[in-house]
Amino acid sequence: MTPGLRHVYSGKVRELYRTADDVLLLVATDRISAFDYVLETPIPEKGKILTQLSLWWFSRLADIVPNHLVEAPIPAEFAGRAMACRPLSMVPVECVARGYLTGTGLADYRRDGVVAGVELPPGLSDGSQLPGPIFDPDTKAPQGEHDQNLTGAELTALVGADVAAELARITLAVYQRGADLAAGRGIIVADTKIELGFDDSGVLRLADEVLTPDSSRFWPADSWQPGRSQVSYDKQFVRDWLTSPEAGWDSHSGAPPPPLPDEIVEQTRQTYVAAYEGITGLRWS
Ligand code: Q0Z
Repeated sequence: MTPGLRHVYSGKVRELYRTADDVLLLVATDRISAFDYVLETPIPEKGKILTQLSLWWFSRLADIVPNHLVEAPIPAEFAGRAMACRPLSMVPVECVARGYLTGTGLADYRRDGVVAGVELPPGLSDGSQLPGPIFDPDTKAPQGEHDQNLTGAELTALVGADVAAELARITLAVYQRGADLAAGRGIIVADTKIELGFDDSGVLRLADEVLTPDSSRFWPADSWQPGRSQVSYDKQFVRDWLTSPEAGWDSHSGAPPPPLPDEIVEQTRQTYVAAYEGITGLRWS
């Protein structure tokens, strides 16, 4: 046990601690969520893989935006799965950039022909590349609720016009860098969500996790095919199994999901390893 370590917050799959030196430890667990449930079955090393991927990205984004990382010892119990962070005053907005149409962006397009105020051409389908990346901010909803789209006017009312413009600029630059680096390795970054906060000096810094499969959609470029749901470097095996007859579970029943079979756990772990290895070009093991 590390003296002075206090637990401050539990997320679905992460934990936040504060050290005696007022450093935040952002700890990624091996928990996985699907259909708004945290599953009882962990995915071995998921937290370490996502933490190491975030660290890899932070160093490749540092010329675009400073980040929240600080040099501080990590308690042995969290080795590899924790980031030591500067406490920031978080901007109360989820900053999303979309380069491809899917998820809630696709739902907005089908309803209005518009995503985040940008009118789009007709005929786009699930997985289509957008004419250009779009900044599509959401409110940060309390846990258990869903984030809500913000209009430009709502964002400006929340943070002011200058900060709103900075959020858009940084989010699109982070997306573009991520998309360009991943493209060279045959991976599409369909969209990404980042969080930013102000340090004591009023500097905006990139916080939280960045360009991981939990914050972004990664698609293998060689199987990209607009007009259907895409093969994805994430929980697809989990979702597919949970909705299969073998699971014997109804996502609308109100009952918690059943434990995952070993084979689904291993396939899912391999997907996270493939995302890490594909993006970084490094071996995981
Ligand atoms: C991150 C989160 C959770 C872990 C707050 N540098 C920072 N300064 C202030 N706050 C945060 C950060 Cl990263 C911060 N989160 C997200 C939720 C476990 C991280 F449940 N929340």
